[in-house]
Amino acid sequence: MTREEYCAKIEEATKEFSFEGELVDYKLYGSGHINDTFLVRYKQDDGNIKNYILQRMNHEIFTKPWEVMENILGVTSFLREKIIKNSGDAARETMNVIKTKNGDSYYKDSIGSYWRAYDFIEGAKTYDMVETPDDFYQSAVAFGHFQSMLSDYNAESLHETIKDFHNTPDRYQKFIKAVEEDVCDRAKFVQEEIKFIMDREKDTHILMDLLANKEIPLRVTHNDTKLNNIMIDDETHKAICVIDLDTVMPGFSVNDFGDSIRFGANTGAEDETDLSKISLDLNLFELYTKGFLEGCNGSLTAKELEMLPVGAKMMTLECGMRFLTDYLQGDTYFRIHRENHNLDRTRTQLKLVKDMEDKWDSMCEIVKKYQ
Ligand code: ADP
Ligand code: GN1
Ligand code: MG
Repeated sequence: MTREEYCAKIEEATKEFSFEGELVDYKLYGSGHINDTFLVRYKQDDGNIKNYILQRMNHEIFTKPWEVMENILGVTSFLREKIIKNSGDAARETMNVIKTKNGDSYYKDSIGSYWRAYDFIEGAKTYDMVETPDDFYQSAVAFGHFQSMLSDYNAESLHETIKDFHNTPDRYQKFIKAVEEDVCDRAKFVQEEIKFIMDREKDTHILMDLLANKEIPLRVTHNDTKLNNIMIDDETHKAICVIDLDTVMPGFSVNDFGDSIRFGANTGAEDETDLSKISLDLNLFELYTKGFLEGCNGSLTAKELEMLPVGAKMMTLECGMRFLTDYLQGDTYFRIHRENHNLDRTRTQLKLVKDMEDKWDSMCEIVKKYQ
């Protein structure tokens, strides 16, 4: 699709939603790897500007976008009720889906793309790197709180929007298949990375085995708890709203903890090319542990607490496997912005896994302090 054709599709979509005012402009927004996100601006009668988020959902990844929207509507209306009961600000503390003029939660355009819209959360932003430790601590409280608020949500009613999303042994099998098929003839460049992952095959089973033995429970979890999926208030610096709810599904609490550590407690960016900048910041690890457990409010079992470091390592290893699988398959899943982007991302994750292994005893000690 040319740029002009794409713009025509964005404009077609804007006409379908119940946005207030007159369209001023739109621009690509945010740094997510999956959906195409636009900030759209509307002029109101009084001359003020109202912002909305418009997203073209990635329906190659989310093959049933209507199920994703059903989950999101269910979860956000459940949260809204609780926020109101707690005298919170429902307009800022949960996502608000803007319906189409026909009352639907998404719009399917003339070429089969799926669009959805949200109120723009004003006076807050997402961060791609931790700027102040307190922001990270606040995000931890909010992600923990998000999980505890959903502890009485009917998990049966949730669709599995991506099958086996955090089934790490299954991810491993898919990785091995990608290595064997080697459709882009790239495996020869990444022998060291392949070996690093294969050496840790046994680790990939730990959490699924505990589930099978009923030693840890499935809970309603977010499953994509990176720092840029939480809005932090510009003034109070409180983490006000958990966003990107596409993968809210039954999962492991320790993976929600772990994915935040993977992204936020890394001393470098997820796609840093200078690996000497990549390591686990133990101070941030400790702050996040403290905040997450406060947010969870005593709901985690002793086994889950013990497994928090495993969650951190597993999410990092799994993400490394996923980036490498995508590199081997020709970069079809994660959006890339440069050559070898997924390989750069793989290398940061594997370096971080190694650093976690070196700091394992300290991680376990820290977790013990907060049990
Ligand atoms: P992806 O699945 O591609 O990561 P997200 O839903 O996380 O997409 O959106 C991408 C970015 O857009 C977020 O990181 C955030 O900065 C911004 N964003 C998304 N929804 C909102 C919203 N309701 N208000 C303000 N910003 C938002
Ligand atoms: C994707 O959508 P986004 O950018 O917040 C991915 C996560 C990965 C993450 C790595 C649906 O998250 O699982 O951990 O990239 N989301 C999906 O940065 O696959
Ligand atoms: Mg996101």
